[in-house]
Amino acid sequence: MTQKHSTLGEFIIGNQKHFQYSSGELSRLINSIRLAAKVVNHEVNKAGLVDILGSAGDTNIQGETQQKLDVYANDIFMQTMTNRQIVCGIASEEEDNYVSIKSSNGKNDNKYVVLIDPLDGSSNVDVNVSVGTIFSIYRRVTPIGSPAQLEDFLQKGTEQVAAGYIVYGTSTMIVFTTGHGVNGFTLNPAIGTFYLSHPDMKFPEDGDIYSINEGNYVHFPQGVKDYLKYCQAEEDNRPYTSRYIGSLVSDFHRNMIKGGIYIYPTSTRSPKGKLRLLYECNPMAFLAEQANGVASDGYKRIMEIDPTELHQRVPFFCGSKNMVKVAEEFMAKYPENAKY
Ligand code: P6P
Repeated sequence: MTQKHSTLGEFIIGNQKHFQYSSGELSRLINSIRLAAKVVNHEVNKAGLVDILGSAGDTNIQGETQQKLDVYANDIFMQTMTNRQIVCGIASEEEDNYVSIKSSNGKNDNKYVVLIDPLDGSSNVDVNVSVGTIFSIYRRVTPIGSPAQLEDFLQKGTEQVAAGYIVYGTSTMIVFTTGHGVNGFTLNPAIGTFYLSHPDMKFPEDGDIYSINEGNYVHFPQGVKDYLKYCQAEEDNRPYTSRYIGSLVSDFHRNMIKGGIYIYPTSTRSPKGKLRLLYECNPMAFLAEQANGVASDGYKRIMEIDPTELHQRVPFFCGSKNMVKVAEEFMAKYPENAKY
């Protein structure tokens, strides 16, 4: 009988056999993300005290300059993964370019690279709405021992070895996959331990929640406008419910539990969409597919897109299999590059 792993640490040890080709580095990498998540969680939860503790740019009572939380989160994740010398390179939403990292022996002999959105939806912190960290892990493709190169980061989503998110919500959770399903761990803040609370998470094949910023309706492609009218029609089990938090991780997390679709399409305002392929869409797509969901750009599988730039944007349709299928049927009525 498979032993139920109750803590994240025990789960990682118990699943070491799944981390193929890994000499424990991937386990150590996920452990470093666990530590950084606890440090960032502590700071995010204090954000409500910003008037007392000082906001970004101020100096706090210790005379330290208060950082914007997304800059703070970026520093914590970068430092944690650098100090533990586990990766040969990191790319971040907060950094213009990727950073190549040497090991203590002065070489670049680690075999993984990480791409991260340190605090997605950070503007929500000011209004006490949940935010998240998103991470994506690849094996490097350039020779071990040489500095990381851009091509180590510009890999298709299908090449990811692990991906996940931390959601700093009413409770703090780590949800991740190494290609063997999706598992969610909830932090017990009293003792600083993540416990397996959501084993083997799956998207319901159908759902009745759609998540999109309808304020942009007039700027959407016709296929998206037609799909929204379908969602709102009085037919069958519709109208659906509209739920949009403005935080990808939170909308994705709710939709994975209850069933639903998240859409951030192109628009006349964002001709390529808003979300970033490498450190938002690919990791969420890996999780979605591992949880029996789907993720596309409205026409093709997100994880098949060949990346060309570190910060490139793509349209994003993600969630319950049958909901995304219907949305894609509406999109298929119009050419991919149709003018609105
Ligand atoms: P809008 C946050 O900035 C983010 O990247 C996602 O987390 C969120 O779903 C989306 O953008 C919100 O964008 O344009 O609707 O405010």
